[in-house]
Amino acid sequence: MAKVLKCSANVSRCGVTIPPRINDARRARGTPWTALSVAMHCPTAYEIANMPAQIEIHGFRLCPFAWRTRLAAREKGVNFDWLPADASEPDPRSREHNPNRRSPLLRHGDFIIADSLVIIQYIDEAFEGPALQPGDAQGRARMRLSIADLSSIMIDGRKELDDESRARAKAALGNLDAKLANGADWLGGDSPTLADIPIWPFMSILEFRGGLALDGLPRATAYWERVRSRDSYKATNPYTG
Ligand SMILES: N[C@@H](CCC(=O)N[C@@H](CS)C(=O)NCC(=O)O)C(=O)O
Repeated sequence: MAKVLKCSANVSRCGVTIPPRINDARRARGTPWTALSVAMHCPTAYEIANMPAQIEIHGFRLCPFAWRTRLAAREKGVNFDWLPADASEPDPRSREHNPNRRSPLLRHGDFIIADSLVIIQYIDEAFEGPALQPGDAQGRARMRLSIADLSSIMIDGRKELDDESRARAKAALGNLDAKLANGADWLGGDSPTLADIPIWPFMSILEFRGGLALDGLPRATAYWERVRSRDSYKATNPYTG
């Protein structure tokens, strides 16, 4: 039988915040942590599945801006309830907490904000987990510039691509390829940051609309493969989920 150790940690090594309820339940059982769980500092799959949501994310099912916020929450290890206002049978909280049908809208306790970029920064700053922004002011400034620089990738997924949006997206993908010339896997370095996450839903829409022009862009091609195999991307993809 695994040796039982005591541990008061409430953040797993994989970045998931373990609510006190779960630590308390373990203590009440008299078997707070096994040697393995201490070594891994990770909650079990059962515990993760049963963690209460820390935030609500509201929006429309296919909204790329709402998708950004779910990606950030997932990368951060924040448990969330996704409450699409346009579901066939919306959760009652949808009408109650998002009466104006904003997409996205974040609710954390009594705190409510809209706008995807503000929300993803809030998620990074308000919760424990892997840092999604550089620790220094200059790094964060560079990150915000990069987000603005790549914003021409934002196309309207509800429409067919016209020549102008194709050209804008192509320029943004060329720009992405150039930014990866330093050999890093992600725009922010070794792991995805808020410089990366905002563009993923739009790359996905471009792919769906036949406008993801990656020919001659080897670094952006490899980048897109990394995105597509990322857990956060697969778990939150509204086109496949
Ligand atoms: N700048 C906003 C844009 C959000 C946005 O345009 N959301 C769309 C849905 S994807 C929306 O709510 N449009 C108004 C509507 O459909 O009523 C953000 O980043 O969150």
